[in-house]
Amino acid sequence: MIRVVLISTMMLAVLASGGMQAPAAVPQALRLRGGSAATHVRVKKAEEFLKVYSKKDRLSTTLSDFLREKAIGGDPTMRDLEAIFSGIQSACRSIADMVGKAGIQDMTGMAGTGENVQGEEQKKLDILSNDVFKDKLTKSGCMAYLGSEEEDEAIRITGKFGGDYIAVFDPLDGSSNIDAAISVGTIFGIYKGAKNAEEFPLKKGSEQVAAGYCMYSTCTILMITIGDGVNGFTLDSSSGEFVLTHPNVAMPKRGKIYSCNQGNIPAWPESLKTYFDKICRGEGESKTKYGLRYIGSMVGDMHRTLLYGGLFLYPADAKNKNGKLRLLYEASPMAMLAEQAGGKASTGKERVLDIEPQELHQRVPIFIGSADDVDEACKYA
Ligand code: FDP
Repeated sequence: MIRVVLISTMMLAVLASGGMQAPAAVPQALRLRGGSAATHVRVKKAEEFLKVYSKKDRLSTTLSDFLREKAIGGDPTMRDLEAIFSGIQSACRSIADMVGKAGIQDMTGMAGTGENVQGEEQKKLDILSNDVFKDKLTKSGCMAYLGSEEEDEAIRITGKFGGDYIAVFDPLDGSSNIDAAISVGTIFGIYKGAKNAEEFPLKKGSEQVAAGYCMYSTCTILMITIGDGVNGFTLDSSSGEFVLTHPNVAMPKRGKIYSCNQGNIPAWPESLKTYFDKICRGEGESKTKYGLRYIGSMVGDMHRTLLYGGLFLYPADAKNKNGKLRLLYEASPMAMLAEQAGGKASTGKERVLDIEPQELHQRVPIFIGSADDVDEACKYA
């Protein structure tokens, strides 16, 4: 009976007008509940019809639905985040499209613009992604400052688009992988309280109101936190919507994968070499033998670590005294996601989210992942 009530009169009329044959016999169960043969046929037909367009497609939660629901009730920060994420979604869709077409449209390779302030050569897609991300965030109307990996200085947003928020981002992280069509991603952190700031305000990661990354891989996935857990949304290429596919992500307390550039091991401190020797032999605290997975693209390596657990690290070494990864737009957003999923992120000495930044492009060593793995590794850092 319940199913009968759920089906609209209109739909039943449509289905019943299809020249259907009455069934030879009414099933016993239906007769006992008083249903007629015609009702039985209509219900069955409607069920078949509803299967054609799957429930997942009709009733999925999109990122916009997800944020709208949280904004209901009037929290002004949530309303702003809705606008900011609308820009982020739009930028990520465009970047996913460009990454996918890079080979066809001659967007692979270096841009020929020389090195940026960090001594790194820009790829064509670095420049294009940066342009898209800046544009969409600016048009959210919420931004006071934008700090990008691809810009030497932070950008001040004033005028009709000016707002109170700061976005720090790496528009295309892991871009050295691009020409080989390996996973890359966008990483971002969002802060509040910059409306009247004369200079770019450097804030601790613990002050982020939101953070996330978008991975461009076999599918495009946007993993976000707004401070109440981590949720992941996969881009449905036919509808153009990011659909909730990874609700309430919880990182395992311990994993059995480690992820790092092992080519740097000779430059590592001796204590850290000892740690890896132990976990590779199954002689670490968990007595599990660990395996290595390293894409060399932080978003790809962190996505796996969030879902499967384990440890991702880029420690300080003899060559990279402060590690390689950037505090504001790589380490801090990932640290917020890791903590919100039950994991940890440390420099080896202190919690990443507690670091007071000194400059936009500052680098930090990082140990991030499952809580027990990070704790154990930091004893050797
Ligand atoms: P990339 O240089 O390709 O942009 O910080 C950028 C980053 O990639 C990270 O995404 C990645 O985890 C790391 O550098 C890889 O560094 P190594 O090549 O030294 O392993």
